[in-house]
Amino acid sequence: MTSLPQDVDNHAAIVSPLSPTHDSGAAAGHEGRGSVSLLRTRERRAGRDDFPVNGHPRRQTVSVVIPAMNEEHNIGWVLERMPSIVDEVILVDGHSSDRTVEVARAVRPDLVVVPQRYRGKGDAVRVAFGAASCDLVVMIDADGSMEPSEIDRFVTPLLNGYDFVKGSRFLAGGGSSDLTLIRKLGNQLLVRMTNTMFLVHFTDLCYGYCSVRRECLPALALTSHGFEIETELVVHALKADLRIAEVPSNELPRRCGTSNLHAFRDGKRVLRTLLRERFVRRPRPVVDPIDQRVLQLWRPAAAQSPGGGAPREALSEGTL
Ligand SMILES: Nc1nc2c(ncn2[C@@H]2O[C@H](COP(=O)(O)OP(=O)(O)OP(=O)(O)O)[C@@H](O)[C@H]2O)c(=O)[nH]1
Ligand SMILES: [Mg+2]
Repeated sequence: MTSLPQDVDNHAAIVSPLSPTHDSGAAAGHEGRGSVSLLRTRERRAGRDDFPVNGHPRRQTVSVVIPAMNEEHNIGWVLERMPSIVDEVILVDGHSSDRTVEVARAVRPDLVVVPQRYRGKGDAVRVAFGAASCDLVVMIDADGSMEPSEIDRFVTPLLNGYDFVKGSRFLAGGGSSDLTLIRKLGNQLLVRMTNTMFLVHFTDLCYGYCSVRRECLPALALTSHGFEIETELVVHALKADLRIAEVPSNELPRRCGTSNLHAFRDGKRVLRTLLRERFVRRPRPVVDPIDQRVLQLWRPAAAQSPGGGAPREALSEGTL
């Protein structure tokens, strides 16, 4: 295993309030031996953000993005628990018919609310990544099944040289009180397929708690509309040769309301995504069917801007 670049270690020591975890045990990448499973060891290229300001590395800012659809009873719990290292919170509203947005704004007045273009978690995630403005971007669900205090775990590896961090319920220290037997078996099968097809050692796949350096987002070239976005994120991170870490995470049951995921329907979409990514060379074109309520929101914005596109403020302030 390669050691981590010197500049990255310095950076973490100064910037991170958290203790760096890159001892040899963590870097060994074996289940149960360390808190971080090291899946890729390529050195990260030094980006512009790494250059010191006044002799110190610039503090890395953190955006948290939350796809939310009808989560009025859960979103408050999530937002109240945001750790202080978070600079920006972006909620992508999936045309909620309840008071998700109102509740969220009441709890967090500086919240950026972005309307979704179409439907599905994948579409929401792509919109969210486009709206995030900080150096590091963490994705978390709105239903209370992911503990916001774990955000530290997703930020620390990014401060220590990784580009993409995925949560795992099956690493030592992780777990789930939400997985049904069917979902657990389906996830296991899909993890094994992924590991065989892409020659990696992931311990989890269909889990949406993750983080990424914002500068790496274009390389991920996401196109998915539904829950298969989580698989696409991981596979595209592999294909883009990003440095990937897995960290343990504890999944809780959603606090209230009903799931949007259907094990068989969404499992098939994940399977199709895996097969396409492995065997079809041609990049998949992005075709977004735009929701008509979003079109109505865009028209005045398009008329005002010479470029014809919707300015970011229009997207951020509009609620559907
Ligand atoms: N914006 C947006 N968010 C969505 C959409 N579908 C799901 N979400 C959000 O994505 C997150 C994950 O969806 P869930 O329905 O909880 O799916 P899951 O976690 O796999 O299923 P459970 O274990 O039952 O909670 C939640 O925060 C949802 O509110 C959508 O179409 N648009
Ligand atoms: Mg959930």
